[in-house]
Amino acid sequence: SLDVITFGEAMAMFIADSIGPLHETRTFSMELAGAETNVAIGLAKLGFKTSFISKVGDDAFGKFIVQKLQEHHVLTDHIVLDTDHATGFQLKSKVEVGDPEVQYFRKGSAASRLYVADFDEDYFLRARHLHMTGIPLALSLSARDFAEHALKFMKQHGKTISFDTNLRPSLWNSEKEMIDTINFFAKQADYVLPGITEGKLLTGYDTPEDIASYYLDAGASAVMIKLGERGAYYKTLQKEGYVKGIQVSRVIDTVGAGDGFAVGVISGLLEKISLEQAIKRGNAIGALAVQSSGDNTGYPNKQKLLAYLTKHDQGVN
Ligand code: KDG
Repeated sequence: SLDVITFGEAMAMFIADSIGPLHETRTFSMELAGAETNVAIGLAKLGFKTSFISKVGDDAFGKFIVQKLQEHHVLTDHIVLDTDHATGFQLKSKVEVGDPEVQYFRKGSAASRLYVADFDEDYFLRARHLHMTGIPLALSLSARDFAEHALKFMKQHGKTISFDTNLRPSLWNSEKEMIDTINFFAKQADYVLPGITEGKLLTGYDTPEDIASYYLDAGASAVMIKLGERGAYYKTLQKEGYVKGIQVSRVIDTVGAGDGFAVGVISGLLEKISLEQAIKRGNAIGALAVQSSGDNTGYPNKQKLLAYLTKHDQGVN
């Protein structure tokens, strides 16, 4: 059996070695990127049996992705080799403050060629939980169909589903299509995890309370809104509250923090600790993530996570 299934696009990511705009950068280091891949790696690092489903091209990036995932003990048996299309990649700049500049080279990539026909029911049935993000919905209509099929199938079979809205405006044709599509999916998930800016744009509401209610009213069990360094706000039908973030002395790269938050939350939910404790884990992994330049290179194993939580007096759970 499997703990968590996730699907989407993994990419080779070239991180600038020095600070400055991308076009002036001459040397880069290759790492692995992809929101769902990050979550898969984070969960595998914590000891969960996790599978990442996708397609890669018959090229160096595809080999690199599979190799990296295997290194982290993420299952890759449902990553299909697509010999007709290339694996996508991206460039990421290095910044002193704020979010880095990101440029994609992924249009028509192998991963965007995911079809409902690729959906393996028996395999999905083996998993306890499905984690999804808004990114595959933007890659192609066929990937969006695959996502809708996965969501409906897992829901029908009583599996839990987490959904990170992960807005990537540059991948969408229009803002309206992005908002409508993402909300259509988010409203059907059990756990919705938007960032505060995303939540405002998606719902038209301004406060975490109102944003959360928008998804709770649609049927979600819990909404957890990421507030950056301030931590997170959560709301269920029973309770709500803020969970303070862990302050870090130096932020190196913010990308991957949201995925780290999802890792902590999902791991906690699967272990049936309280929602608040699960969010503390999420905040802790987010804080560890921003202190490292790779998306997922700062994610901890279980021992490191527990030690970090204890050190920051966040309880031992
Ligand atoms: O959440 C991190 C992702 O943004 C990054 O790894 C790349 O998946 C990615 C994307 O599509 O932006």
